[in-house]
Amino acid sequence: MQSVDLPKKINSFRAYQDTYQRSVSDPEGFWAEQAETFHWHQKWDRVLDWDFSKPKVEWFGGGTLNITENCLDRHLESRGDQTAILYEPNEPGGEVINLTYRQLHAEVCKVGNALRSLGIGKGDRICFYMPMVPELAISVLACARIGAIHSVVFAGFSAQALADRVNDANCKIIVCSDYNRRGNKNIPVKEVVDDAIALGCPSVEIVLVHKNTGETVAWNDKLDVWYHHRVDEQPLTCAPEVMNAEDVLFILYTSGSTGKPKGVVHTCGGYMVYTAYSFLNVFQYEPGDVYWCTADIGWITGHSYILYGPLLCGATTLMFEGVPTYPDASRFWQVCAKHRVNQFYTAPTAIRALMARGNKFVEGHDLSDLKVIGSVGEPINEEAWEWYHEHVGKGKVPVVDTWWQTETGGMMISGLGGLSPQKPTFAGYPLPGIQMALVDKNTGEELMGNPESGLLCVKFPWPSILRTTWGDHERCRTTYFTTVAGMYFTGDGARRDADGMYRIVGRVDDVINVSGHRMGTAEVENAINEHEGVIESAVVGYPHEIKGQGIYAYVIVADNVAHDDALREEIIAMVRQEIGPIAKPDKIQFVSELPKTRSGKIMRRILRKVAAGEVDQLGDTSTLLNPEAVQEVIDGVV
Ligand code: 6R9
Repeated sequence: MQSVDLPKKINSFRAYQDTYQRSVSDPEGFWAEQAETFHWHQKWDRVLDWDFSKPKVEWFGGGTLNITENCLDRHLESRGDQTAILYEPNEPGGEVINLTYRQLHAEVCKVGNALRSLGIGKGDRICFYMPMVPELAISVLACARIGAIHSVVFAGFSAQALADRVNDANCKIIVCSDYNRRGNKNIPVKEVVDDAIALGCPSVEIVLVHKNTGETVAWNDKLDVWYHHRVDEQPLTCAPEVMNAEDVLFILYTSGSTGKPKGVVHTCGGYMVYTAYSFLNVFQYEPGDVYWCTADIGWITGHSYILYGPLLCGATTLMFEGVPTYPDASRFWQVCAKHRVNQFYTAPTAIRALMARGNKFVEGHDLSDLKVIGSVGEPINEEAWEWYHEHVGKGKVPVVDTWWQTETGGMMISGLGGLSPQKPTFAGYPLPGIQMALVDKNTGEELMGNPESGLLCVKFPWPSILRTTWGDHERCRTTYFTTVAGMYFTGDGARRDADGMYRIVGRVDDVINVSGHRMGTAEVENAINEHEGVIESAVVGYPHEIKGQGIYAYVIVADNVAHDDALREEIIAMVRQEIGPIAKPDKIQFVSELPKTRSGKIMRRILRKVAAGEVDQLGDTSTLLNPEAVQEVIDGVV
């Protein structure tokens, strides 16, 4: 196999500007040049074929590859003994695991063979419901090795949410762990899978159970198979499935403003090229650096920037099982010092939570190896940015605020570590190849000048744009490609300043962002409405000091039900059951009616203002059907 050659790394802001120009004037030439650096079985015959009105986007059509050969095999010669995955467990004194590229390759091959021996092959869907253990990374890569499609479900989701996702994609197998220790919690992972199966998952033929803590689990001989029984004796090599560039690599479910979460689909070739290119440039990764992204592999950040991007670039990627505050709020900084981390990537919610615990936790840890520190998941407020820069970056390490989405596959707007000008709360400039636009929400026209603000859109395809939503292409079209004709609409609003730098304002749709996790208000309302005492509900986000946004629920309950804290607890329990703890309302206010327009739509704008404590800024309420409802809502605010 050809030796490793990486996409081009930009090394100055001037070079960024030149590269950007080139990427816009000749996108196909530009991306073909990046793609050349990978191992293809057969080279593409068309770089790009696209039509946003359908939508159809195809990159590197006719090309064939396997992404895991690019993540693993092609590094064996040059860095086979270098650590690929550096694993830091939940307990500070626990065993650190170093998986070299050679070892990771062997482990992935063993699991690939095991999956094949279970009858899994190209195109089959595998659901992963696992904690942050090396076996998750290994088996996700093994899935890609054999051409199966992974659907990783964050292990904090409830049995119902898991079952919904398994059934949407008709997964043939679920890979899970027995238990999971996270912080001081012991979480019965397999039990949740059993509950999901009990709710009905007719497509599931096998549950492959990884022994993590070794505690006893209930066993169903018809479905359950021990991971180690299948994997341990497998051969150390596994022929990769040769995939077309546009074959599906994975599905990842994410919340939107309506209905159930949708399965965002990414394909092999473009996703590979873009995650590697963006990783290398944003983090300015150099061979030998230790890179750490604190996300969970259950989210897109973990897919693109714990696994694929770093491994494609031959990086050492740190994988952390635990939480930022266990055993105390210095854990992140201890881990950074212990492993001499060079690039650190986390979320504003974690920064705010750690900031709130006081500076003493960050002081005294040697963070002198840090070269770039990053932020992702939600807008970072100025105070958190400054604290991060000053206390973690010691005032000199560049901060990259990276804006992107599950649907974009990779980072879209961000500084390039140390090269770009930085402004607190501004994500900055688009990456090469990314043609952003601001659009006037009333006229649908692109706003060309600076400064400007409007709907954040993308005008031209990039290699890792979503291709469809699983099983429902029309939903993909209406959600992303009809709001603004001819463009991909992100769902976010943004401002561009006089220098052309972007600042993301936040979602303009009914999606709220709680601790960096996307939550559809409709999804939470549906869960609340499952409670038999509830007649109707309306959910909005409100500013929350740590989480960014908290969940505020206005609930109408039946007359014969007591409007008390016991009922609040029951409603919260219902949401936990339907979605999971991340969706539970922070505040519940009982009301007798909700402010509605004459056409019967809930006036969320007013509910948002009330929840935010901005009752003096309610704006025009003249179109309301029931203006008296507003006063009741204001009077009862919690
Ligand atoms: C990667 C990820 C996407 C939504 C996105 C936006 C918000 C993400 C941000 C940011 C401001 C940033 N978002 N990064 N807002 N600044 N640097 O988080 O994907 O879970 O799909 O969320 O998160 O609102 O639309 P995902």
